[in-house]
Amino acid sequence: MNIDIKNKKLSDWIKEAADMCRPDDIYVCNGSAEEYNLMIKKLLDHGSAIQLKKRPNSYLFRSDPGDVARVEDHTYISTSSKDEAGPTNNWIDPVQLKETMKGLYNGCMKGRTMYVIPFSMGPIGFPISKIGVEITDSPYVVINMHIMTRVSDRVLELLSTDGDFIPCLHSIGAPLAEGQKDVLWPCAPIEKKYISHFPEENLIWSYGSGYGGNALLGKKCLALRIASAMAKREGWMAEHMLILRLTSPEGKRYHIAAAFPSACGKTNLAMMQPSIPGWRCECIGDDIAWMKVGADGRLYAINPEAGLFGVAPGTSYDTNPMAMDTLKENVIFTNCALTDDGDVWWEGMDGDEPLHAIDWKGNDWTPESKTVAAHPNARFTAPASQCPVICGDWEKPEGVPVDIFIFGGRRSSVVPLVHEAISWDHGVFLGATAASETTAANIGAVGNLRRDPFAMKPFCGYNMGDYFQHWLDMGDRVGDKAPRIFYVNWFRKSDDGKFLWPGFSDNSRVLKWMCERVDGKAVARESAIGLLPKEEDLDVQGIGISGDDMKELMKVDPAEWKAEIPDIEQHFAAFGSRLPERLKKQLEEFKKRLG
Ligand code: TSX
Ligand code: MN
Repeated sequence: MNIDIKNKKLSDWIKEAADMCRPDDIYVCNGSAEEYNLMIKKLLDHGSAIQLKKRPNSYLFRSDPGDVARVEDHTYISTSSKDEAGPTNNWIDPVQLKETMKGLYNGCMKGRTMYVIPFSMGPIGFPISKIGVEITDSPYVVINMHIMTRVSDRVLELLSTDGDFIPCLHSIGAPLAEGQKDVLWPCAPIEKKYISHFPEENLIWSYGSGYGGNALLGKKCLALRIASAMAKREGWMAEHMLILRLTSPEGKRYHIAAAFPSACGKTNLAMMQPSIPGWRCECIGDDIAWMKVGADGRLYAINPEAGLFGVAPGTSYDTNPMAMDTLKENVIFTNCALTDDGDVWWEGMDGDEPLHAIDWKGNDWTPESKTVAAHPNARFTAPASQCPVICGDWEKPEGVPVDIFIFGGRRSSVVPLVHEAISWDHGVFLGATAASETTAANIGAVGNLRRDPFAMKPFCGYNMGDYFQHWLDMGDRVGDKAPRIFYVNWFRKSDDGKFLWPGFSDNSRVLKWMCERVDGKAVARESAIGLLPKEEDLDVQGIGISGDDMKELMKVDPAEWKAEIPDIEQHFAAFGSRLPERLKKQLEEFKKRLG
């Protein structure tokens, strides 16, 4: 081991993990550029990193074909009773789960180095920030954590002798026998993968995967699952939300936090550049928001992450120019295609397809190939600070005051472009019933309706019924200083299957209406589902959308909504006695309004 650890809990835990996992060596990380370069050198020598000629300090990795995404079926919320985990989570008794995992961890780091990564979610030392320490046997995880979190020896100083942290134990689950040659992406087979959370003791154990949310434990595991359980106990919020600042031509600032299920373009909205003259948009975060009530009684949000871990396919100068400009240097690419001139490529990138590339599996690829060149879940890892429109205040200790919450989903019919909640409770009802149609990016049939409350279904670290109640309680606390709540659908289609709304930069027109609602400048129309913009209030100047299409886009057909009620009832029934009375009341009132 390269340094002495002063913190008692940390030194005990390192010893315990080392005795169990039996690595050849232990290295405590300090977050320096030298350390990053050392890891890169190791990964280049190992053959798993490919240096990109076209992008300075950027590298491509190819994962094992069976280790390409989060594994929700192997993700556990391990609380003492199953009821605490609730109907949306997998549960195993903690004693039993630990026995199983100890068996897997036993000797799992043989032939490898154990890295100890001290990190902070949120800038180091901020009141809302949380310290974690990840133990891992993957140098790929180390470099990704360097970008996604604040890794630093200052974290160890802050921990001092008796400070607390969240232990995050990770192993790829691929020990090396004496003289055994390593593979390029070592990991365990699917039946041995476990992504386990013990929210009652703020502990994370992950085994068998090296990919993204399974392995970079600061993100989904700590900042959402464990943090959501802490937030419930401590009276704050940990949400799966982007954060952006919209500035009007008059210079007035509005802060928006928005939750969408996957495949709705959350990262694109986070960096969107308005098409309406004079309006500006800056990104504060693209995935996670931690929110606390400030001294003035308003909700303040911070982005606990330091980097972007985005889906590459579909990202282009057309869909997200600010992301493309973020990716010019210092980027880790995973499962993208490699072009002959030493650059990355993916489906949906601007310009012509390459005539030849090496696909994400390492095979030759040409446009004639029947397969994709980049895996649909191929990723980039990039410092958020490199985003050209990162907000100057994105690392402010107190965060930014939230004016607007947005929920949304992908619906080809029924749901209009935008509607506003009648009240906080109604807004919580909209979040709790949020749904999205599956796309090719999901497993199973395309076009099925899936409920994903608050876009938190895979990320809530406790019973989702109690989570709904927490939203209601937070509303009571902030009272009339609560953000206004809206629901959007950028994806409604005409009868002939065309998208009715141009989306992307033009979504700024919808956000502008929300700001005018906040300012009391726009009077809304009432409908059964909530408040709608008056036709003349939605600024669609210059986008050439016909009056008929606009009507179709904003249409609310009570019969279509009535047809949704059985599915909502079934969705709510799963929460049993944990479903808040106030949400039952919202459903009854909704039914009444539908007539
Ligand atoms: O991200 C998207 N957003 C939000 C942008 C700020 N996407 C991509 C979703 C996949 C991740 C969208 N796709 C959006 C959107 O608002 N809207 C659509 C649907 C759409 C696609 C293409 C066009 C219009 C709408 N236009 C043409 O094809 C010319
Ligand atoms: Mn996410």
